[in-house]
Order: sequence, then C-alpha cells, then structure tokens
Amino acid sequence: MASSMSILVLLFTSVLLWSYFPFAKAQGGSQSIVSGLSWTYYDSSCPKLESIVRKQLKKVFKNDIGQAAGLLRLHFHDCFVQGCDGSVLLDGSASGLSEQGAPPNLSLRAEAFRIINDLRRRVHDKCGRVVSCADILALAARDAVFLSGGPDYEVPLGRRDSLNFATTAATLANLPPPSSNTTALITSLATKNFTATDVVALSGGHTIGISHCTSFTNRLYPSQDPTMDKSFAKKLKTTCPTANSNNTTVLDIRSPNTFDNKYYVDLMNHQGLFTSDQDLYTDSRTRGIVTGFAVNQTLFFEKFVNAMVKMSQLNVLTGREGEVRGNCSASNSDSIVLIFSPAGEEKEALSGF
Ligand code: HEM
Ligand SMILES: *[C@@H]1O[C@H](CO)[C@@H](O)[C@H](O)[C@H]1NC(C)=O
Ligand SMILES: *[C@@H]1O[C@H](CO)[C@@H](O)[C@H](O)[C@H]1NC(C)=O
Ligand SMILES: *[C@@H]1O[C@H](CO)[C@@H](O)[C@H](O)[C@H]1NC(C)=O
Ligand SMILES: *[C@@H]1O[C@H](CO)[C@@H](O)[C@H](O)[C@H]1NC(C)=O
Ligand SMILES: *[C@@H]1O[C@H](CO)[C@@H](O)[C@H](O)[C@H]1NC(C)=O
Ligand SMILES: *[C@@H]1O[C@H](CO)[C@@H](O)[C@H](O)[C@H]1NC(C)=O
Ligand SMILES: CC(=O)N[C@H]1CO[C@H](CO)[C@@H](O)[C@@H]1O
Repeated sequence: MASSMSILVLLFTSVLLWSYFPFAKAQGGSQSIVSGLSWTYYDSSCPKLESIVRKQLKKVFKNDIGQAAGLLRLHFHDCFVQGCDGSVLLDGSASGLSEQGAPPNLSLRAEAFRIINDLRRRVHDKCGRVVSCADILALAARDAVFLSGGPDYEVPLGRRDSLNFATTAATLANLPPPSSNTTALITSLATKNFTATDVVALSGGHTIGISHCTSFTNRLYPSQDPTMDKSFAKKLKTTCPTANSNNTTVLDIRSPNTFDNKYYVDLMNHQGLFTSDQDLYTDSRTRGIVTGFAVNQTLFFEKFVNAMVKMSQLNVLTGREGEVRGNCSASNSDSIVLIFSPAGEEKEALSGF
C-alpha cells in the first residue's frame, strides 16, 4: 500500500517535471533525440558541467566577443566532417592530413582551440575525465549563441571523442565552399538529412563573426556579382583591394557581434557576403524562408535551435565507441597525459555508459 502510494507520488512528480522543464528552456524545439544521446547524461557524473562552461565563456566573451563566432564555427566543422566527435580538435599538423590541415580549417581561429582545451581542463579538474571534448564543444557553441544575444536551448549530451582525425578529402567533401549556390547547398546538406528550412536557418550562423577576403573576392574580381548591392561592393573593395588581400570583414554588417535575425535583412538588401548567403534570397525555394526569418526573429530562433540540435547529433559516437580524451588536441594513445592521471581513468570507468 505504502509503496504503491509512493510510486504514484513519484509518477505524479515526474509528470509535473516533464511538463514543466520544456517551458523553462527549449529542448531543441520539436527536434527529438535520434542518436543515443541524452538530456541528462552528466547529471550525476558532472552536475556542474554546464555552469562551469557558461561561467568561463562569459568571462572570455566579455574580453573578446569575436571568440563566440570562432566556437560556433568550430562545432559546425566538427559535426559536418565525420560527425560531432571532436575530430576537428585533433592536432594533426605533423601528418598534414588532418581535418585541421585542410583548407577550410586554415581560417578556424587558433584561440577557439585554446578555449576548448582550457574548458576541458576546468571540467576535468572538477569531475575527472568523464566529459568528452565533443560535448564541451557542443556546449560552447550553444553558449556562444546565447551569450551573443541568441536563444538558449538544451543540448543532448553523451558524445564520445574520435580516435582518428578526418582526412583532407573528407573535409573538402563535407564542407560546401562559400561559392556554392542554393542548389549545391541544398543537395549537399540533404545528404545529412537537412531540409531547405534547416539550410536557411543554419546559414543564420553568419549573423556573427568575420571572413577573410579570399572567401568572397570571387564576387568582386574580375567582375562584380550583379546580385550584390553597389555601395556594399564598393566598401568591400576598399577592405579587399585585390582578390587575395590579407584582410577581414564582418559577415553581418548590421549587427556583427549580436546573434539576431539581421543577417536575413542583409540578404533582402543584397548585402550578403558569400554567394552561399546571397543566393538563398535569389532562389525561389528559399526566398520566402529568408523573408520569414527577416520579419520574425522568434521564428528564426525556433528553426535555428531545431536545426542546431539536429546538427549536433550527426554521426555521434556513443556508449563504448571512441573515448573521452584527456587532451582535446590528441587521442589518448598519442597523449602522455594519461600516464600522469590514473585517477581520471578510474572515474571514467565508474561513470558507466
Ligand atoms: C551552409 C554552408 C556554409 C558555408 C559555405 C560557410 C562558409 C563560411 C566561410 C567561407 C566563412 C569565413 C571563413 C574565413 O574566410 O575566415 C565562414 C565563417 C563563419 N561561419 Fe560559416 N559556412 C556555412 C555554414 C555555417 C554554419 C552551419 C554555421 C553555424 C551554425 C556557420 C558559422 C560561421 C561563423 C560563426 C563564422 C565566423 C567565424 C569567425 O568569425 O571566426 N557557418 N563560413
Ligand atoms: C549551381 O551550381 C552548380 C555547380 O556547383 C551549377 O552546375 C548550376 O548550374 C548552378 N545553378 C544555378 C541555378 O545557378
Ligand atoms: C538520414 O536519415 C536516414 C533515414 O532515416 C538514416 O538512415 C541516415 O542515417 C540519416 N543520415 C544521417 C547523416 O544522419
Ligand atoms: C583592411 O580593411 C580596412 C577596413 O575596410 C581598411 O581600412 C584597410 O585599408 C584594409 N587593409 C588593407 C591592408 O587592405
Ligand atoms: C595576415 O594578417 C594577419 C593579421 O591580421 C597576420 O598575422 C598574418 O601574418 C598576415 N599574413 C600575411 C601572408 O601577410
Ligand atoms: C513569429 O513566429 C512565431 C514562432 O513560430 C509565431 O508564434 C508568431 O505567431 C510569429 N509572429 C508573427 C507576427 O507572425
Ligand atoms: C595536448 O596535445 C598536443 C598535441 O599533441 C600537445 O602539443 C600538447 O602539449 C598537449 N597538451 C598537454 C597539456 O599535454
Ligand atoms: C595543419 C594545420 O595548419 N592545422 C591548424 C588548423 O588550425 C588551427 C587553428 O588555427 C591550428 O591550431 C592548427 O595548427
């Protein structure tokens, strides 16, 4: 009697909790977990994880908000190439074959790699070696969005780190170049099960951050892209006097450091920086989605969160696959750190799967 009573109470309480929490923080909108990850993965093994990451990133961004863009892009590159498995973090410069060595990596910010390694150290100091680098990167990208003014949302966790890095060929095959038109983007992202709405929403990541001239000067030289606003083109030519100028400019001219829907307003004004951006407004399949996001930021945030939670589950390693790296830049077998941290190893074994 007493025990069936307490089961009832327990059931009632969990029903209350389940119905309450989705209102507290969006759990990926309508997006469900399809990958073996969990909303509560570190609740007992590292309960402070999310607060450690957020508190530290608040400090980092207060000093330089540009780092938020670097972290968001790093997570995107990690997920698109071989899956969200921390492979992009591996330092393969010695081999020259890694994801890092591939051309698209060359413009990833070196500081973003340092920030992830620093967060890893802070988290492992508190909890032992239980939290993967891939999960820390997914949380850092979430906080980069939120702390720049964007939506807050839950990230499903439990990713494991890869043992290997991705090849240059895999990197090039999975990251579309900025010269892509919408057809190319939709085709490329469809192989990862993204819809046209996902493509437009994810491109909204370009509401923060910077680009090098070489990523868009094909639209200025030798001839000017007719879809580009004339005075915008003139300003870009001052920033990039030649096709291979070593200079940078912001991706969203209206609010370069704020995560908002102004990127879509830029596109409507023909002030998108890359062909891959501007063509979303030219192509009839995506034009309406761009306009919808430009006039309704709530709608953009909703679709962005949905697409990000989807992206964050691409080809993840779970359970006993891969490992939890003790150094985000090197696999454990290549790392001397382990020899000095047997306690971390034990904690990982105890955390269960
Ligand atoms: C859809 C295809 C995409 C293409 C073709 C693309 C291309 C690029 C290029 C060429 C740059 C500038 C690199 C440089 O010259 O420095 C860049 C920067 C950036 N991208 Fe994308 N990107 C895409 C999708 C995404 C997604 C899905 C996100 C995140 C949700 C994202 C977030 C960023 C951010 C935040 C930056 C600025 C990085 C910084 O300031 O360090 N991009 N992207
Ligand atoms: C889009 O780009 C591809 C090459 O990547 C090209 O074959 C195609 O004609 C382009 N489509 C349009 C509508 O410009
Ligand atoms: C896309 O969806 C199909 C069918 O549900 C699934 O088999 C496939 O693994 C998914 N691809 C990716 C990259 O998630
Ligand atoms: C870089 O861009 C800035 C801002 O447009 C411009 O003032 C500067 O002259 C450019 N530097 C070079 C070396 O082109
Ligand atoms: C390009 O500029 C950056 C600083 O903005 C500098 O560190 C780098 O050495 C420059 N590269 C070349 C080839 O001039
Ligand atoms: C904006 O989008 C949100 C989320 O989909 C929706 O609830 C709201 O009605 C939209 N607002 C307008 C003015 O259309
Ligand atoms: C982590 O690994 C990288 C790449 O092997 C190495 O350069 C670095 O010194 C290592 N860091 C620590 C703290 O051991
Ligand atoms: C091989 C190579 O150049 N890798 C680099 C990729 O980018 C990061 C960040 O700039 C560097 O730390 C790597 O050395």
